[in-house]
Order: sequence, then structure tokens, then C-alpha cells
Amino acid sequence: MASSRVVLILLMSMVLLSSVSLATNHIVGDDKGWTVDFNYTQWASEMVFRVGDNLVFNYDPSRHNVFKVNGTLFQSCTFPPANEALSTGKDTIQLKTEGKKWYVCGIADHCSTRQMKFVINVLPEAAPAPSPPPSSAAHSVVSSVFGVVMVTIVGIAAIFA
Ligand SMILES: [Cu+2]
Repeated sequence: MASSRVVLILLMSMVLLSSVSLATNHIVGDDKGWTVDFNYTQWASEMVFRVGDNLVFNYDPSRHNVFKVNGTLFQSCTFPPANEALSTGKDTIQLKTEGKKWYVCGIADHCSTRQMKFVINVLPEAAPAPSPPPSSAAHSVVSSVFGVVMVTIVGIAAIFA
């Protein structure tokens, strides 16, 4: 049956296309970078963080560093030993798991009084778009790029069917 083969190929290609995830680089503090007296709590509240995304800290390494801490250390602005800090001045942290993550600067009073602290809640990777039922697969293509890909695949499938 040629038609069922086409549908099968359509579904497989949808799965392939939808699995191409778009990881986002979140530049902490945007063009301000990681520095004193910037409201990172506000910044973080406007973002959606997902597994696979990156946090990028840009800063002057002679003035700041980056610690990933737990909630207790975050509240009290206490830190692990300084040699466990990230301190290159351009640190990228990949968000590998879901849930809350806390980040602070461990220099002087930057955490306690200069706002260099924030918490994020990492969500699961973006779910693939739900696949339509097979019978309507060929009719429900809305995206033009997707449509072109589909037409090409259907054409190829028709040749081999
Ligand atoms: Cu600092």
C-alpha cells in the first residue's frame, strides 16, 4: 500500500524535525553582564529556562566570580571555598537537569548587598509538537518550511512507492 508508506514516512520525518531542539543561550544581565547593582531576580523572572539551555556569565574576573549553590547557601550568602568558583570571566553553564538552581557572586558583599544573586527554575526540554492523526497528516501542515519539506518527502516517497 503506497499511501500507508507515505504516511509512515511523513510521521518519521515529523519526529525527526521536531527533535531538532533549539537550545537558548541566556546572557546573564544581557549587555550589562554579571556585575553589581543589577536586578538579576527581575532578569531571571522574564526568562524561560529549559534543560539544554546555557547560562552565560560575562564579567571582570578581578571583581566577580560565579558560584552555583544550594538554596540554604543562597539565602545566607555563604559560599564554598573560593577555588571552587567559576572565575574565567566568561563562563558558560549548561542547564542539564530540571528544577531550581541558585547562582551567586562570592566576592565581598556582592551577594548580600549588591544583588549578585538569582534563582532560576529549569523546565523540561520543549516537548515536540503533537503529531496529528495519520489520516489528516498531509492536510494539517501549516508551516511553509515544514510544508516544503513534506512535499519533497511525499514526492520522494511517491517515486519509491
Ligand atoms: Cu561580584
